[in-house]
Amino acid sequence: MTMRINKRGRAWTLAVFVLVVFGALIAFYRTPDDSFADSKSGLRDKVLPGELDDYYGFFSGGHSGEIRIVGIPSMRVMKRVPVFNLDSGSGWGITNESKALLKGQVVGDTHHVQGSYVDGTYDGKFLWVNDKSNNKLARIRTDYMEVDAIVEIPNSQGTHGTFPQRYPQTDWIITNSEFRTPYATDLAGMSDKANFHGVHTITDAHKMEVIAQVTTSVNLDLAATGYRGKYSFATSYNSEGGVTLSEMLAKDSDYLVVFNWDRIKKRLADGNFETVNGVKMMDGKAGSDLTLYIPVPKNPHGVNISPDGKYAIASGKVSPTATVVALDKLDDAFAGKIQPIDCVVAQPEIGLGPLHTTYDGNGNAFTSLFIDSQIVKWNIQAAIDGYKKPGAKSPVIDRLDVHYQVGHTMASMAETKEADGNFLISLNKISKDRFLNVGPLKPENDQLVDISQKKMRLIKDEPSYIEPHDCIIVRRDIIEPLVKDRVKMDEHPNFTTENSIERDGKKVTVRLTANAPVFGIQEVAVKQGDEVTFYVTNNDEIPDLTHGFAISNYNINFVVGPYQTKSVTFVADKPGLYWIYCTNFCHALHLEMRLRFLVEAA
Ligand code: RUQ
Ligand code: CUA
Ligand code: CA
Repeated sequence: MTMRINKRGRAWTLAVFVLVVFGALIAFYRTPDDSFADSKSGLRDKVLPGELDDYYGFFSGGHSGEIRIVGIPSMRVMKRVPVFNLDSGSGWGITNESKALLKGQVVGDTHHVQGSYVDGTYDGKFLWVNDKSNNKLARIRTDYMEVDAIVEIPNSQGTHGTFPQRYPQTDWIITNSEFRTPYATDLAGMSDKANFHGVHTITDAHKMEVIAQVTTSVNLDLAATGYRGKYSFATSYNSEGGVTLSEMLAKDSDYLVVFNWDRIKKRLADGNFETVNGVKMMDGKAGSDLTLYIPVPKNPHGVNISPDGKYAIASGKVSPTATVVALDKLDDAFAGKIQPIDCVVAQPEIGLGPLHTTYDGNGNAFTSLFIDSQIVKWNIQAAIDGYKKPGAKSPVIDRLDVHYQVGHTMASMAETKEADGNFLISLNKISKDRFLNVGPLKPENDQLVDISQKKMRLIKDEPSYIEPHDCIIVRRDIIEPLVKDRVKMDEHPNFTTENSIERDGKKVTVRLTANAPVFGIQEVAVKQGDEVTFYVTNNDEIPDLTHGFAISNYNINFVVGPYQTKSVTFVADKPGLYWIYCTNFCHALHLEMRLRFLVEAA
C-alpha cells in the first residue's frame, strides 16, 4: 500500500514537473500581442547592433527649436539638427554663417517638418519646418542635413501649419497663421477684432521668398496641399473671430478653408492684389472667389490628405467625429454648382478628442484621439457608405491604447502616394509612468506601432525630449544616396588651405587650417579691442573626422566637419592668453591640438 502510494506520488510529481517545464517553454516562446518581439507579419521591428534602419524619421522638436533624425524601426535618435535654436554641440548660433541666417534670434518652436516632392512623393532633397514663435520658415538641405535658408513670414503670428506643393513638384510652400492679428499699431485699431485676420502665406521653395498672402477673417491652423497642385487647405477653429477661449468655442461648427491656386496665380499675373508691408496680399475672406469655406464641427485641428489624393480628413477637437471631404467635388463647389457642405461625404464618430489622421495606403485612416489616448483605425469607404444612414455599421476596425494623450500620428510614407502601411508613430504628449522619474519635466513618449496587420500592435516606447509635434517617415532609399560625407570645400567663399594672419587697422583676419592633430598656426597675437575674424577650414577629408574650435573664456565654440569652413567674428575685449583648442575628439593627440591666442592689454 505504502509502496503503491509512493509510486503514484512519483508519477504525479513527474507529470506536474513535465507540465511546468512545458508550460514555461511555451510561455517563453509565445508571442503575446503586446510584446516587443518580432512581428508575425514579417515586418522587421528590431534593429540589432551593426544593422541599419529601414526609414529616416524626421521629427520636429517643438520649443527646443530643432529637428531630429530618428532611425525607424529602432527609434534611435541619430542626429539633432539645430534650426532656430542656439546649439553649442555644433556651434549653430555662434558661427557667422549661422548667425546670418538666425538674425539675432535663438529660440524657435518647430512643429511641422515636411519634405520636398516630385509627382506626389518625396525626392529627398529638402526639408522645411516652421517656427511658430518667431514666424519663420526654414529649409534644410538633406545632403549635409543643415539649414541653408530661413525666411521670415511677415503679417503672420502663430505661423503654424506648413505644407509643400506635392505636384508636379515643390515650387510653393504654404504656411498658416494660427493667431489672427491686425496690422494697425494705434490702440483703437489693435483692439478692434474686426481688424484681425489670418493669412495663408505662399513662399517660393527655391528662392525662399514670400510670393503672396491670402487673408481670411478666420484663423488658419493646420495645412495640407492636394495631389494635383490645384488646392491648399487650412483648418480654422476660430470661425467666431473670438479672442478668448469661450468666444472661440461659441459655435458648433468651424471650417476647412480651401484655397484655389489657379485663381491665386491669375491674380498674381493680372497684378490684382494690394501690397502690405512689401507683400502681395489678396482678400480671401468669405465671399472671395479664391476660397471655399467647408463647415467642419467643432474647433477642428488636423487636416490630412489621403494618399490616393481623393479625400481631405479634418477632425473636430471638441467633436467626436472626423469629416471626410471629397476633393473631386471642389471644382464644382468653386464653380458654384454645389454648396461647400456638399463636398462632405462622411462624418464618422470615432472617439474623443480627434486631432490628426494618417493612412496605410489600403483605404484605412488612423486618427489620434487626444482625450481617449488612443489611435483609432477606421475604413474610409465604410464611413462614406454609412454616411447619413441610420443604423449603419461603424467604420472603426481597431483601437490601440497609447500612453498617453497623443497629438500627432504619422504612418510610413503616409504623406505621399507611396504610403506603405508598415509603421505608425504615435507622438504622445505625456509619458506619466512609462519611464524612470526624472523630475517635474518628464520626457514625452514616442510609440512605434506595427500597422501591417488588421490589428495594430505596439512595438516600442521611446522617451523624447520636448517636444516633437509631428514627423514624417521616409524610406531609406530616398534619402540615403543623397547624403554626403563631406562638404564641397569651395562652397564657402573663404575656405582656406593656407594659413595667414592679416591686419587692416583694428581688424584682424586669421585663416586657419585644421588637420588632425594640428591647427596650421600655433600662436595668434592681437591687441585688446581688435575685431578678430577666424576662418577655420577642416582640411581632413576623412568621413566623420570633425574638428572643434573653442576659445577659452570667449564664449566661442563650434565644430567644423570634413572640408567644411566656418567663421566667427568677435572683439578681443579680454586681455591675456587664451588657449584655443579642438573640442571634438579627432585623433590620439586630440588633446594636443591647440594654439595660443594672445590679447595684449590696450
Ligand atoms: S500641431 S499636436 Cu503643430 Cu497638432 Cu502640435
Ligand atoms: Cu581636432 Cu580634436
Ligand atoms: Ca470655434
